[in-house]
Amino acid sequence: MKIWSRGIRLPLAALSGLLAGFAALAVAELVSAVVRPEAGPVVAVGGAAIDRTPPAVKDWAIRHFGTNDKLVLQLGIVAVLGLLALALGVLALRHRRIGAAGVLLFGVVGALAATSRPDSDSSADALPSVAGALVGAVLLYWLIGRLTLPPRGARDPADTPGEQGWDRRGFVIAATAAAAASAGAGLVGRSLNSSRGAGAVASRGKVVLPAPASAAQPVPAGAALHVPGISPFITPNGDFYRVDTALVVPKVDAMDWKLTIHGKGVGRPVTVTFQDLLNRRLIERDITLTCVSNEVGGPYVGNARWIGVRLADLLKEAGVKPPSRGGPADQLVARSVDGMTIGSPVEDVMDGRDAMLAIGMNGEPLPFAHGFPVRMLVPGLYGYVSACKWIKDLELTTFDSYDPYWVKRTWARKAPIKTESRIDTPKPFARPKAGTVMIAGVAWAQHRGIDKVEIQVDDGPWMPADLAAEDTSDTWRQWSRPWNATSGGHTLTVRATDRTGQVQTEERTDTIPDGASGRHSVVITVD
Ligand SMILES: Nc1nc2c(c(=O)[nH]1)N[C@H]1C(S)=C(S)[C@@H](COP(=O)(O)O)O[C@H]1N2
Ligand SMILES: [Mo]
Repeated sequence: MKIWSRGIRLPLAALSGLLAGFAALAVAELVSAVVRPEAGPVVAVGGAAIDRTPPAVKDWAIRHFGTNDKLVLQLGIVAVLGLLALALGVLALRHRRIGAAGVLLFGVVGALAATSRPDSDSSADALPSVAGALVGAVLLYWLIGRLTLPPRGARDPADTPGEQGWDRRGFVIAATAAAAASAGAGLVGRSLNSSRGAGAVASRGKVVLPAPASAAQPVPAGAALHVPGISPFITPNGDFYRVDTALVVPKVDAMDWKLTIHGKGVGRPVTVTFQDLLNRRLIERDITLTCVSNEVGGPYVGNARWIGVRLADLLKEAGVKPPSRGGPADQLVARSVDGMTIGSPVEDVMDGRDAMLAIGMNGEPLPFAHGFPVRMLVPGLYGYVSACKWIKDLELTTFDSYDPYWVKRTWARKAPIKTESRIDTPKPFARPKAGTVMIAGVAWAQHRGIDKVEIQVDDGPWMPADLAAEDTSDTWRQWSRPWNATSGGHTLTVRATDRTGQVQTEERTDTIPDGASGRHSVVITVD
């Protein structure tokens, strides 16, 4: 009997650790619903990890897990916490106080992570981790206490190790009650956290996008090819790639939204509300957005019809002049509600291109994941230097005096989008039948325009592809070319030429620091 109870106390101690961890996370979830969902320990540690991840690893994660990178990260954190909790439980069986202190230590880590995030402006962000850790530590101490009752007559269990009894009934009751209470606290916290965004969701539901004063021309009939497997000319919102550092998608109530333009060379700081934007002259434009982390042939490029306010007009009202006209600021830094900072050249924003504060995407208010209520867009620049989502502030400054988020992490200060093309069909390792095979895809050189696309089969000559009609120079352009496929393995390669005459380079470079270059190839086998 004694031996049996000693043998089972080890797994029960591990279970106690797990329960303590679970209770800690559940309490933290509940408290974060009161403080801020982003202050919860898993989100905070995840966010802090994202902030500190080496650029190459982050790029790798984006490429391999895509939009699931965040889910993978959070599952990873929970898995690691689970293992550590098991270990702390085992440790606590020997050293009850040290085990409990270990739980507290995790609370400190969570609290530090939460308060060090760029969007944290209050030490209250430490509360979820601290409260969770306190509850977890007390619970672990108590549960282990049930497992290490001193034998009758002894003052301290340490006096006579191996002679300890244990309170089986007390343990089972306490463990069950703790598990149930934690599950309850966690669920209540979850639902409070999700209902926090209710006001923002309602405000989005009420937005009616006004007709733009300057509408986009209808997409030219010949711009969208009918080739099976090619990317649709307009990317539906649900399919549009998403890249950001937000573990919790910010839910901003449009009615509370404000944006201020201030800084160097601003004569009259301007503050606008969402209603102010709706009341202004709106433009509608098709713009293809691309991520600097997009590998050659990669998926992080999308084309949408956006509605918004011309940013240059707002800047002019604030008295801003571009550097070429004597303005003192050459960098426009956008800040988001989640603490992101994104810097764009003032010159580009004011050079006549359709840089905008966008409120609509493909006929609806911006989806939350794409920046509701307002985001910035600058045709021709990678997203990380132009496309701030959930924007709340615009500061005029200089490149010399301030490095925004990604630049601090080794990406380039300035990053115009490189001329690129992608084969959408056939897919890699496809096995088409010999005969006519349609090769088709997209090419982009935003704000310069695409003038030519060529295809090469194996080491053969470059052959011109048929270009679809151009929508605008700010959008990608589809292309296709029928090919008389012969049996065997083949490599298909594409290259584009932009309107400046620049041919897409074959020189392969990494995505870091200013975007991948090189040519997309697809290897197929013709049956
Ligand atoms: N607030 C915020 N805005 C952001 C980012 C971010 O992490 N946070 N990522 C940028 C990057 S790197 C890109 S490529 C685009 C992607 O926009 P999308 O997710 O709507 O496609 O958003 C940009 N705006
Ligand atoms: Mo990006």
